[in-house]
Amino acid sequence: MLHDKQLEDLITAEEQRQRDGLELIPSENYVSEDVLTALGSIYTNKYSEGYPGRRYYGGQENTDKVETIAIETAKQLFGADHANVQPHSGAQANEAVYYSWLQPGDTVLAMDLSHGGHLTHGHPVTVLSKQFNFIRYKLKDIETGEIDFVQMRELALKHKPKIILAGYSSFPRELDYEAFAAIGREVGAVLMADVAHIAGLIAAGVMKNPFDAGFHVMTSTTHKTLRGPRGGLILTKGIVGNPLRAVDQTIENLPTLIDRTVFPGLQGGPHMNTILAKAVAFKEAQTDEFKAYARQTVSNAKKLGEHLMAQNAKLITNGTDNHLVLIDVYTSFGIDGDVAEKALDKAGLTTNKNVIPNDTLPPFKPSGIRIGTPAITTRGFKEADMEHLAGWIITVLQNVNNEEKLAQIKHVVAEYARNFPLPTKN
Ligand code: DSN
Repeated sequence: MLHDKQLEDLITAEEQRQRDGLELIPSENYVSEDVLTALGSIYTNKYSEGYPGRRYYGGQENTDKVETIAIETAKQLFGADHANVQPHSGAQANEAVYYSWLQPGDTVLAMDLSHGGHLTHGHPVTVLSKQFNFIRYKLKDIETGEIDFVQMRELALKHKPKIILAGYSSFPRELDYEAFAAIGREVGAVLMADVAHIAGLIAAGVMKNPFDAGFHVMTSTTHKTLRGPRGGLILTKGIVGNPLRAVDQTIENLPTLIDRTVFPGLQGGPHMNTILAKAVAFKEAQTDEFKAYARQTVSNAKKLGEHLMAQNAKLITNGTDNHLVLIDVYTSFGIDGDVAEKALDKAGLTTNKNVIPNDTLPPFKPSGIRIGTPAITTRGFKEADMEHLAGWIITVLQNVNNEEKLAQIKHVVAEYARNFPLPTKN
């Protein structure tokens, strides 16, 4: 309990919002009590610049053990040769890979943002796009979500990218990593997968692991389907060297090149309370319970998609293979994503507006709404609950200006949510 009443009240208000509403943003989740305890632990007091056994500050007898456990557990989860658990975020994890391997002006081939890619995959509004030359590939068929690998190969042969990046933040399908790898091998590019959204599903064996197709590096956040604290993670294949010593610029040396870029290249002191919480979450992800959770997350998303489509919602790619669905609310209901998001908020259903492939509307009022099942699955939602959820979503989208109806649904949602407690005490 905080001494400052104003701030304590804001914690209480947020607890109530999270408890009474349903978090449907695909990049959000509820952490366990253990993860929350680790985050709030006294490890927040400690500076640990450097890496285990090679620090620039004293007093590291405990932090070294914590970070080593986090590294070793992450390696086991994803079949990596090395893990860097220090990035403060997924964006910084991506930046670290770029700065480890690229010179200014070098080319990266990545997915277009409107087709599912992420800002840090080179969107023109980012500073990264001023440093490096990002070329974007797109979907061939929006109805199936098939990537245009013919176009990608042509782009790769023409632009000779030094990195080919697979990964997304709003794409509902499995990726053909073998097809990426074949093109990458042909042009000698580093193969990088940004698995931020699906890391938990990969760790649980529910979705494909890019390393199995020969990828060299994976970046991720730790708080989405992986259900840990907010933070970043970089997993690599290759030779693990001493991060204090410079190494040759080879693909085999990526683990060391990346360590040196994260610290001291981009970041200062790692957040040891977060690394402790990452270690807790990685250990949780090794359990059978977590594997069942990951399976249920995907099952719920598929079922939600079926119910939405049965009520005339147009889904991008007509379904999902993962934890999210993307509704084209403009085509389905004649409203933009911003109107939809605000109406759903009023009904206690938290989502986010999102661009869709070849969107004709602007990013702040795009055509889509992105909905995910990671958080509600943590609360215990099953396939049978998806029918209710789809019904509320459709009713809201058909009644965005009916304040009375939205308030009614908010009440029903809060009553329903009471049966699904959060994993943390509140
Ligand atoms: N903000 C995250 C998401 O919602 O997908 C990605 O950075």
